[in-house]
Amino acid sequence: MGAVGSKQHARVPKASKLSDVYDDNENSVATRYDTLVSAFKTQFEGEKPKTIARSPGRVNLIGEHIDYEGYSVLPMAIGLDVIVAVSVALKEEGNVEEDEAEATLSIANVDGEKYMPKEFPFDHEQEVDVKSHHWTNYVLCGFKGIFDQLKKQNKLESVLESAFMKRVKKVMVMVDGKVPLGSGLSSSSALNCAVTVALMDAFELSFTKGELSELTCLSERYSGTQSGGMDQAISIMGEKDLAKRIDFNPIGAMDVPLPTNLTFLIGNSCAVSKKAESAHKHYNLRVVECRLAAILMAKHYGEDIEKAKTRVTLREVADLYCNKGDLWTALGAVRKALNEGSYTKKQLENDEGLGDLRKIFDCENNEAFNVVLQKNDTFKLRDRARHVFSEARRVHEFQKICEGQSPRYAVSGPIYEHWCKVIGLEPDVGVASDDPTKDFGHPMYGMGKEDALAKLMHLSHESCKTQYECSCDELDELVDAFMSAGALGARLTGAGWGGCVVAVCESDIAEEILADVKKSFYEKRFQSGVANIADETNLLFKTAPSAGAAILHYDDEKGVIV
Ligand code: NG1
Repeated sequence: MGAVGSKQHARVPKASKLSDVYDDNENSVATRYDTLVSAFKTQFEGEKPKTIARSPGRVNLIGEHIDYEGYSVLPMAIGLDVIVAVSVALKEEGNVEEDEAEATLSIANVDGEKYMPKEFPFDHEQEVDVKSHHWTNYVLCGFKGIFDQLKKQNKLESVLESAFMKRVKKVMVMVDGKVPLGSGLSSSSALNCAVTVALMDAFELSFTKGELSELTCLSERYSGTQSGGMDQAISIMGEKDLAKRIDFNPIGAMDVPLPTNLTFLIGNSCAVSKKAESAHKHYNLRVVECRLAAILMAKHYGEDIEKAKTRVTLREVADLYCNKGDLWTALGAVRKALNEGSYTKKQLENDEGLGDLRKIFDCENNEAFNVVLQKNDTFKLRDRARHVFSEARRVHEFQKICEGQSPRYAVSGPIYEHWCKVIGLEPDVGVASDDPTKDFGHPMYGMGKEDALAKLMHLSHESCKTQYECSCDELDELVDAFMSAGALGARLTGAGWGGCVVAVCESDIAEEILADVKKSFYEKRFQSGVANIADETNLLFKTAPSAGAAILHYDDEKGVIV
């Protein structure tokens, strides 16, 4: 079972009106759906959509690069989403010519000039061409994921043999996306999730939200990144007015109410992070580094080398050896188990006794890891592990503070209490100046709730920048711009190396901050052409927790969603 408030057993809701899903002006939303449907009809020669689904992007408030290490993260769904219309044309019974024709999966985009249409065979076993980086790859991921899930449930054969599936002639998919690409707001997962939900409904299948979250996490790996699972889970399970703590193994989403006097702002750094193209030196390299760190930590705790080599996540090792997963104990252990600086491949293979790294990462079958090992010779382990454990701790503290615990209680833990005893302090009246745990990014004694949340966000950015090295100049400049404008805290959000910053501020000064950041960060970019002023409202905006995935039905007569 997941945490209290988890919605993983529920099904994706069927929205009965647009306001169930959107806060925006209903007319403009309705117009967008009308445009989707008319593009569908034009592209597919008058066919009407059978199903329409939507799934949103997300902003991660805290918990960066720890989902793939098994630790909980704290995102919220945003209003920007991907909408997808789908229809399935069936072969006419008894029509021999149609019976023999190969079924197809035909994909198009409302913005057909920028996102060219593409046709694939209706074959769930086809490979995704990761070298081409075509936008339709994510649609193919969603398509394949559905069949993987059926296989997992031992239903694949019966579904493939069903009268419906056997008669499929053409699956038609029309997409419209509003989540800016490469911005760290997870446009790829919004697309994958929207497609998966729409196809599921069009194929007359039904998966729970938990199943959908898991299957889309796995299917997105066909695109070439070793995706962690946060983006898909929040896109599917997000809810209006609530941030969520997303847990893994098993997947779950716990409601986290955000303080109502605070507003979250998003700014795009205008540095595009091309996730799939740069995965070997950024995202996938970090996954490899964390796994190597986990292996060396397991070895440090005396595990036989062959056993240690089977360890996959840092959490696995911390749960086993660090006071049942106590994160401060784990942070202490990192210093002993892992060298500062980088390890070379040779050091890892020979001196540390890991042998051929390619075998550990199953490079024969895993091209993503194969490329990482081909293109990199040095691996930083201590800094990466420190980031992961300290960030996991910050997520926990952020949640506790949102739930009303005083910051000083939220940060207490066995190690802290131990140190308090050693230096003769009462844990709950700790003194900041000589706190021996300050190296871990604490303490926050005496702080108000708002300042403490902001401080956690600030510490998270520092850790991403210095230990995980996933920031960039533009992100740092934007964080500074928000802080100088009066935000309480700001940090990169998503994978980093470009993309967006999320900032938090007192609600009554949100507009002032936006105006100030526009002046200090964006105006020069509008002038130099790095950013387009026409995109202003998508580059810098206020955001609030929005609804997750939904299915909508288009009434062709009325021309609206009902
Ligand atoms: P982005 O690239 O921002 O969508 C990626 C991963 C997440 C998570 C974050 C870092 C995918 C689809 N998403 O998010 O799972 O690991 O980086 O916290 O790979």
